[in-house]
Amino acid sequence: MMEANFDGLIGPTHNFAGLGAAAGNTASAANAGRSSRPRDAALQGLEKMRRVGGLGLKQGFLPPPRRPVLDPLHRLGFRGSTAEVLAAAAAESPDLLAACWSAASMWTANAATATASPGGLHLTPANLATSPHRALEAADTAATLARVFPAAGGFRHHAPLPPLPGLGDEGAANHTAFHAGDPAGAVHLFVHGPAADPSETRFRVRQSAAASRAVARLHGLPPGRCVFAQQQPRAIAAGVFHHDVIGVGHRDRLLIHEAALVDQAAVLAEVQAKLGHPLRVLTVAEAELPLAAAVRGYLFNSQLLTDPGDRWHLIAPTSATEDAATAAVLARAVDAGFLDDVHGVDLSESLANGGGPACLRLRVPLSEAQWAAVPRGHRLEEAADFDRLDAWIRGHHQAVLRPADLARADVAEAAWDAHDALLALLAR
Ligand code: SUG
Repeated sequence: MMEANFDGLIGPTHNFAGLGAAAGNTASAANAGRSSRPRDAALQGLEKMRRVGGLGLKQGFLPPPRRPVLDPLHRLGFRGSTAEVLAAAAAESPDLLAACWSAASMWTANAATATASPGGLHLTPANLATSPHRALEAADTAATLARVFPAAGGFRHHAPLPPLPGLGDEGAANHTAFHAGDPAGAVHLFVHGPAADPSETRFRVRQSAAASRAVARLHGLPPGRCVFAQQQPRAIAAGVFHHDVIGVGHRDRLLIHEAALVDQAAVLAEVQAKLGHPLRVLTVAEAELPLAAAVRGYLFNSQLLTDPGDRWHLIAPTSATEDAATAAVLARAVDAGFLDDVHGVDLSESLANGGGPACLRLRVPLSEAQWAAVPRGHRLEEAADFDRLDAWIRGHHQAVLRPADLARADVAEAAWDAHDALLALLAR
């Protein structure tokens, strides 16, 4: 059994509407209203997939859903031609319109929680109930996952949790499986926000404890293999809206900031005890890298990977590798033998919406047979597989998307054409 990465292919509607701001995403808040560069965004994402595939790791992708989606607008009484519906929504309900155009499905760490167990590979799509634009993804994501991971391949699909207050689920961004080689015997760390919205966090709680426990229950994970931990409110207040913004683990290693979790030492001791194997933790102190700098550079949202030769790699955003304090942390990690190689990747467009390397991928532990059960079009195995996505992006993504474009029917139609072309490509 190994781990495959499924990245979100970045769609042509990538934009900066600031929709993540209310849910604690400081980058989304800072860049709200800017014009975006969908072509660059998608090519940057694809380049990262190539880098990971180039390490000899299994790399797949999940296609973006069809956007803009007009059904929510129709259901709210906006009627007429596409141009009329878009214009009326732009005038009356711009946030709702932006939600319908959102390309946020690219951050597939929020698509689902995936866990391996002896009975199969369980997947629960995240309900993303905290943010309206992300909640619109859940139904599309469930359908995509059912297609990409066919039941006949031993994939067990659960429905997203009901999108009720107190049951917000943001998927794998708050889940880490630790193991000493076999993901089916992993210890699962589930991280959630505070029980209520305490005023000191200022932001909505995205992952609830009840949701994490429900996913563990649905996936049949034994309590003896699960650890539940709470995020530090001050980390959330500093912009750590998901745990994967402040810690990344893989196999039996963890890179984490000291201010990530409540009772962090006890939580990690529990992980280690349940693992029955030493957990190698590289803790970064506030004095070394303050929370604000960690959020600004997004170091902890890197991908921690092992290649087939067991070398340890970190795929880190250049916003982190080019920062002096972070570079010092990375040098320490290499000196200590925690990492063998650090790869800087430019993901500036995704990062401006709060999504780094780790946000853009869903880790799926699977066997060779399960990998082979994934439809061929979603597996990026040869240079030609990457090249045809490259051609699709260059053929369909605009260089620049301005906020006013979200009211334009011709731009909507071009995005739908792009989606149809991708489906045709996948069907070949
Ligand atoms: O949910 N950004 C996403 C970023 C998600 C990052 N994922 C992880 N950390 N795993 C979010 O806040 C911004 C969209 C906008 O502003 O239009 C946004 O949704």
